[in-house]
Amino acid sequence: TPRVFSGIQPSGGLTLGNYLGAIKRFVEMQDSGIETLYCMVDLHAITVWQDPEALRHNTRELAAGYIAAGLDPAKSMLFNQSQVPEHAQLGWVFNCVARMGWMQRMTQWKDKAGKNQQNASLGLFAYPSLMAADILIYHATHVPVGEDQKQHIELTRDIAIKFNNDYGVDFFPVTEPVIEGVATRIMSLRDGSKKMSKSDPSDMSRINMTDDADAIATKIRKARTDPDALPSELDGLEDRPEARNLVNIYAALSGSDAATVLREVGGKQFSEFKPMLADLAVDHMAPISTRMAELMDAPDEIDRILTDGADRARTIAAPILKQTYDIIGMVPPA
Ligand code: AQP
Repeated sequence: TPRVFSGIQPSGGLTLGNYLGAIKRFVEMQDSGIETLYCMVDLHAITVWQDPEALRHNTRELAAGYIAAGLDPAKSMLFNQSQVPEHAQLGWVFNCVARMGWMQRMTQWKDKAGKNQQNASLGLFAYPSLMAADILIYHATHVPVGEDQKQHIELTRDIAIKFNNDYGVDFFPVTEPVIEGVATRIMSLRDGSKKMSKSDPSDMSRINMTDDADAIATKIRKARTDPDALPSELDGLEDRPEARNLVNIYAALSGSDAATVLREVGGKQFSEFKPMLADLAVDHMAPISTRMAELMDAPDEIDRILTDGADRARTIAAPILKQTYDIIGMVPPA
């Protein structure tokens, strides 16, 4: 049976990239009736330094973002990773299955560790192994993610295959990444070659899910573009990364695709297209940010939702960990 798992790190504010590339698609999968688990991966966040108070705040704000965007705690299990200890327990087992060389090849490790790998945390290196555990502790079959996570999902498959081979079992499923649609890689508003990211030093590079209408409109008005009019066909966007990005954002927000958008806006100058995009973005995002703020006024209610989600997630995770321990030869409690 299909089961969907995905997660986001509570490592800062949420961006339009996280929304379009991840959360909006989480909602679509939830509403298609599949069993869905969506996590705030706080144990992943601490692979780089997090201020404890900020981490708690960001975790609750991420939960508020999930709910405001349409995730329903009655339909999806919403929880933070640290409340389901089986993630970390299976993560350790996978640290003993995965190979150093596999981790060394990960582009996110190379990007995030930078030049000074000796000074990066051991957790940052092992990040994909814990991520494999997040997914496989539920025997999840489908993982909606953005393009940047593709390599980690492939590693998850490698870990599942090696575990099954090593122990001669057919236990962990080989997971499918779900990377589809126009929003798998939303780019920075200041630089069409960089992905929109919560850790970009420039706030003008991204739209935050907490931005109000004025901020959204200003950022789109000031977004970098080229001087030409929009083309009517897709191949006219080649070598125009900023233009392509704005068209993709428009398409994702309107539930359309880039070719359809270009049929509508082809020939327009950015001075005309940007206000259309700003209106669309404000109409779509402002109600979400208003709802997030309301939810953040009742953090106890958020905590209650997360506890309930974790309890339900554990009913799936605990038996899978128990079977894993049995397969690898751990003596169970008498
Ligand atoms: N720009 C993006 N376009 C499409 N999808 C994106 N995702 C992130 N940025 C974009 C997707 O959001 C999910 C959450 O990812 P994460 O929690 O691992 O955070 P991240 O990818 O590290 O996000 P950031 O904003 O880029 O954070 P920093 O700056 O800390 O690295 C994933 O499904 C991801 O693909």
